Amino acid sequence: MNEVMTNKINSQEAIALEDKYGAHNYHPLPVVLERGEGVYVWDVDGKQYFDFLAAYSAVNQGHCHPKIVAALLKQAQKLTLTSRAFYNDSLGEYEKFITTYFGYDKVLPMNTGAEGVETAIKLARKWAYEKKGVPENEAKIIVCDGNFHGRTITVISASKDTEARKNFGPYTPGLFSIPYNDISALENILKDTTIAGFLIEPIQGEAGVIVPDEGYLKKCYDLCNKNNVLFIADEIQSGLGRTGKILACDHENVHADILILGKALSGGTFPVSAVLANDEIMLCIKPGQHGSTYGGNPMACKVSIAALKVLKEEQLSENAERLGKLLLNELKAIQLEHPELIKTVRGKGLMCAMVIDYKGSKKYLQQKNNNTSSLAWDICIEFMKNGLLAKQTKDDTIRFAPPLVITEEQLLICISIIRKVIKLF
Ligand code: IF1
Repeated sequence: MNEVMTNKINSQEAIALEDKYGAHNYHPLPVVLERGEGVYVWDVDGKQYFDFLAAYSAVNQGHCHPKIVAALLKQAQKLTLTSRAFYNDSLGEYEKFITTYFGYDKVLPMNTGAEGVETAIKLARKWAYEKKGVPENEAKIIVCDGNFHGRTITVISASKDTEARKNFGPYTPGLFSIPYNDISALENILKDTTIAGFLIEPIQGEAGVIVPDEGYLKKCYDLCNKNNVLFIADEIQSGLGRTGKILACDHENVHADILILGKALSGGTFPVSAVLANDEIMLCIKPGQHGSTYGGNPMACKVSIAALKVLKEEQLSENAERLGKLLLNELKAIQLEHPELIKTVRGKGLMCAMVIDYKGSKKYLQQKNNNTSSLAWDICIEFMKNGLLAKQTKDDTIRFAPPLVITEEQLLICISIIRKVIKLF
């Protein structure tokens, strides 16, 4: 016992090691986590927190869900990876399961979300040349201002976010951005007959949980159909129960031509993504034209089946729908108590956010370093001290997105923490 205890790393050591030996591509909150279970995580000192970020919606099923971990452990002792040079006994079973689950002919299994987005862009371009008749190398992909689809060169080429793209050029051509939630902007650009696809987040996560107007998604979908353009839904963050439906597109009965999934597809165990489409699109890619070493590996197959089953068995979308209404209503009540500090709250299901303004903070106006970004950070630090982990996106937006397994009782405790902390500012 003594041996085990002396090997235990403390927070300062863990942070120092990351600082010295790790790339500085993140600025984490100063908390060092050691264990997770359901909505809870514990730091190395044994302090418990509510996880209100859920690994950016990758642990919708809760940390270390027993059924998902069991599927992982069982397959890990049998066969972990074959590559796609050979068949294996898990992939076909998984492909049938997930295509039936979401209503598509086929799935192309990948690993990270960004890979899924890249795959969808390649599929759309291939379809444009080989089915739509767009002249080679002229296919365009339309995206929306404020988008976040990942960190690869092509994906950031579609971004307008300076932090995401500056000094990573030259950028991939053929990607054009239009204002989000602006149907006429899409209508205008679709006059161009070389457009292959329209890639959209049904709710923009990184941009600050931007929920478009009711009916926007359906109008986009209908315009794409009318103009023979593929509607490509990036549901990597908004999907898998997060917004109160299995897919955010389900709120408007939109069935995307290409559906991209990731994050919670593996319940937060390891990277699994998937691109789903019908044969007319999917069969444009022939053997040897796309893939990845780990894409569709047996562990990913078993883990994803378990993760998708848990979503339905435990009615996590319904839970997100019900408790999301409670969360948003309570955040609105807190906003009414602090109308200068909290500019707005918004969200759908358990994908919510609060927009703050330092000019509305009594505490901050008395300090010199008064800017909204550091206020958001200080609020998150105070949340952390009170046992709730949340993180800001952009300078002024704090995201609230707990695992979908949260109970009403746990949520009410989290809301009381949020109310208590906001009062301090
Ligand atoms: C980071 C953001 C969230 C995504 C959508 C594709 C991807 C993501 C809608 C790519 C990934 C993650 C990436 C992570 C933080 C997080 C994030 F802040 F970056 F933007 F959630 F909002 N489409 N989002 O949200 O998936 O390749 O990461 O598996 O890069 O810091 P990935």
